[in-house]
Formats: sequence, C-alpha cells, structure tokens
Amino acid sequence: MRRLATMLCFGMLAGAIHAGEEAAPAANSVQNKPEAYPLWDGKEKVEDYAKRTGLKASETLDLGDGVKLEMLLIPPGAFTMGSPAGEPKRDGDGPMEKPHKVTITKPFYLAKFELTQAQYEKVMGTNPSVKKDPTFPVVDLVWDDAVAFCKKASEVLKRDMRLPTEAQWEYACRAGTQTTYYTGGEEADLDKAGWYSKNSGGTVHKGGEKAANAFGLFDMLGNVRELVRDFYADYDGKDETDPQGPEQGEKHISRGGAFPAQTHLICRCASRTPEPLTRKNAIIGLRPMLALSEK
Ligand SMILES: [Ca+2]
Repeated sequence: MRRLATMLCFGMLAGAIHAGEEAAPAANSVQNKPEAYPLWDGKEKVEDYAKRTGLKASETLDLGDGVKLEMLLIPPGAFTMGSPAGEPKRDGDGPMEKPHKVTITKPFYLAKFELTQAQYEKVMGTNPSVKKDPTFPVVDLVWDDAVAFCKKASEVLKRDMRLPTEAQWEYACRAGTQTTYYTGGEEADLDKAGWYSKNSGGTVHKGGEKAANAFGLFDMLGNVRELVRDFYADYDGKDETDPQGPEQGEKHISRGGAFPAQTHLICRCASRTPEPLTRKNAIIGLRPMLALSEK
C-alpha cells in the first residue's frame, strides 16, 4: 500500500525535474510559458515575480460546497538547507541537519494554512481527527492517508496535488531567510511565528493566528507537524537540485514541530522529525502543494 502510494505520488513527477535536465530546451510549455523559470532573488515580491513570469500569485481551489483551499505561489530559488554549526538542536552538529546548498528549479503552490478537517473531509468523506472541529487542522492520520488525500484531491480538481518534498517545504518555510526561525534567531522570534510549548496553552490552534512568513504562509513553525513526501535519510552535505530523498526508507518525515514541542528546538526551519510509517497522533497533519500544470 505504501509503495503503491509512493508510486502514485511520484508517478507524474518521474523524469521531470532531475538535475541535469533543466538546461535542455523546453519540449513542452506550461500554459505557453517557458519551462525554465528564473530563480527568485530572495527579495523580489512574489506578486512581481508572478507578473513577470505570467503565473498567478495565488490560487483558491474549490473543493465543493463552498469549501476552499488557498494556495500561494512559491517562486523557485536556491537556499542553504539544514542548520549552521552552533544552532541549538537536538543532535548537536550531526548529519541530520548538515547544511548544503539546494536549488529548487520550478515554481509551485503551497497551501497557505495547514490542511483543515473540513478540507480533508470534503475530499475524503471522512475526518480522522479525534477532536472534531472543521476549522482546525486535520490530524490523527498516517502518511498514506496524507498521500491519498493528495491523490483524490488531484482527481477532484483535475490538478496535480502532492505532498511537498522536504526541500520544497524548508525552502518555502524559510522564504528567503537563513535564521533559526523565519522571524529571527531568538526564541522570542518563534513566539511571533508559531504555537509551541511555551505559548500554545497545550492545545492546537486554528490556522493563521501568528505571523506569516514572506511568502504569506502561516503556521509553518509549530501548531501541527507537517508530513512531507520524502523518506528520512541523513544529509550528506552535497549540493542538490530538486532533491527527492531516498527511494526507500523505514520512516517518513514531518516538519515544523508542533504545539506541545519541547520549546524552540523542534519548531525550527531546519528541524526534521523522523516519523514511523504507521505513526499517527493529534499533532501530525499536512500542508499540500500543487505542481504547475504540464500541458
Ligand atoms: Ca505547522
């Protein structure tokens, strides 16, 4: 089941974005635009990048019956993935977060908020969350459920929805910053950005109550952990282009930490939480991404 889900999730991606293929002239066009997009310089407003590349800066998807899903454009670019030596973390300066240059070559859209129970239920017909509230993030699901949501939403929307890769997630979370949190380097900066152990009151919160990052994304740090597409592996420190993670693994990964996280160490831009394939609980959810349509 997991393998099938992985294949389904990766199927449309295969061969499309591997390093070395990007220099080739575009055989296809994306809505009559060139396939090679300029990299974001870290400063330009996304609206301006969208204008000059002919892309929409945001999209509001209709899941039916008035249930909407807001997606924001994430322009492609390069960043340092991982954390620098000395950043307070759980594994010291080991390979788990070894810094390395990553280039994301294609724009994509990422959900503005963590996926809600209402959005999940509209597509899947069920709500796995033990504590029910349609306006709150969906939780209590395993990685296969998250992938199944993306697959079914793709069918409903006739679009290409997936979980973000781990690299896409961190790139989108950082939004041009290289600090511990996208709001700065101190724990007080995390308080501005997300719900964690010291400010959450021990409970999950509705999305959008803390500061968004420069891309307009809310709750990337804290509240509920967000499953990404990759299997877990240590970083080897080499530069990468559109990394996909290993083909097989014993664990997936969630990102961003959650409301009960032990202070600031987990709710960092670079922090990675290996997740056993069958783990589900009240602090693991997802944030779907939308790939550009290939025409
Ligand atoms: Ca989160």
